[in-house]
Amino acid sequence: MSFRISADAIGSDNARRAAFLEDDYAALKRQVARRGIDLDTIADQVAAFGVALPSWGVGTGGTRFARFAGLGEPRGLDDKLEDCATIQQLTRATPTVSLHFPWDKPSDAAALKAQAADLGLGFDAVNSNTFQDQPGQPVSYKFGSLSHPDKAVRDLAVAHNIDCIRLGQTLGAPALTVWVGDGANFPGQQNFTAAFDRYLDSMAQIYAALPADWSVFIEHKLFEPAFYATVIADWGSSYLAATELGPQAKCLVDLGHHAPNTNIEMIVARLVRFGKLAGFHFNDSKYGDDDLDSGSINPFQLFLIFNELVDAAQRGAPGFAPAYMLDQSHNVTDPIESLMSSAMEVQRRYAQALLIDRAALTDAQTACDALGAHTLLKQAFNTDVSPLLAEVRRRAGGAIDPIAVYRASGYRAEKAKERPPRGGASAGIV
Ligand code: PSV
Ligand code: MN
Repeated sequence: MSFRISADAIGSDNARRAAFLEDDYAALKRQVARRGIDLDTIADQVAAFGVALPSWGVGTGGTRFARFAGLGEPRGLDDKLEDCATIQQLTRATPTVSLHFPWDKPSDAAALKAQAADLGLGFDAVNSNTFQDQPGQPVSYKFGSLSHPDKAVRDLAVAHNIDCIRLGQTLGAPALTVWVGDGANFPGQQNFTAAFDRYLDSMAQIYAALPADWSVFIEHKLFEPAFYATVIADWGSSYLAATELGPQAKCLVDLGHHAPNTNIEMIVARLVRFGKLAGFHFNDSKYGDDDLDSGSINPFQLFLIFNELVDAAQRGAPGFAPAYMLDQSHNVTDPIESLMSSAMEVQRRYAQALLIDRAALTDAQTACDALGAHTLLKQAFNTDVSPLLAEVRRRAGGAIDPIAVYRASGYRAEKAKERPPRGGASAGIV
């Protein structure tokens, strides 16, 4: 029997904290009522919000220099799902998992779907991997995949993506996310136009295999592993490709995949305007694709992104239904703790964006009152919504303080006994 945190452990910790929470929630309710907002209505909206967990995020990450394995790390898909279920059990903010193939390739997809459902989990977009070779692979992705000059390589990459769609269908996933590392390290190495044409041709074959109710998410990234030029380096290239492919193709925004100081919230607004926003890989960064915990470096940016999203939702922007996923690498923390705190951080910025007085904001913008408009955003951003988030979790059966319950449960120590460390190397950068 594998160890799970008991409902009693959550219940007794919640009971200790309930009186303070009721006090704090009531105070926040009175505070926002003065602004004409009903906190219980916001609570219902926050309760309906979920962010998907990356299956690859529950293991300890690494850099190209080293990976320092954590205790009790997941050994395979069963363990990964168990950790994801624990995160969902405590936070009630992460009802789905985003799988990555072939890392997570199941022998029986239908059985996997049932297993996940038993754990209270569903699946969000599935991810393909043509950025590393698999054992026994007939041709190599060393010089690219969907844009490779050799048709045999492109064919292999296309076939893998179609395989991902078929697996995802059985799992009940709604979309395929395609990120390729294709690009060049040297000026002259690659003909930019020919490489993009080959990419488009390969993607058209994948697109043709999409079920009618599926989407393909194109994920751009400025650099790495290609350090001079990347085929899908920016949202412009992503948008061009998605537009060329058709309405089922959209652009996925991974927050870490931009140059420092890029105005990501404005990219989001542009993609929303043209019905091409697929969704997000949330993380944070300081220098590049650092894959740091969401909101740990630039929480205001995360809030400003949600300002755009709430604005789009409230005005009923056509085709607006973004997928929310985390994509982080946890090198120095317990991944379960990082994912719980990141999910709550994303939820926090969403809740704050719901508190923005939109009518007053529009008035301030119309009157060209720059500081007035900014102050309205800051008023929402500076509101401590912690009691709201805790109350939403409590009402859903989760923990008022997920990290405290997790630490007190001894989950990691139990898993360290159940999952003895394996020797050898494992995935580095994720
Ligand atoms: C690439 O850096 C990325 O953001 C893509 O989403 C990959 O699928 C993921 O990280 C894992 O390597
Ligand atoms: Mn990503």
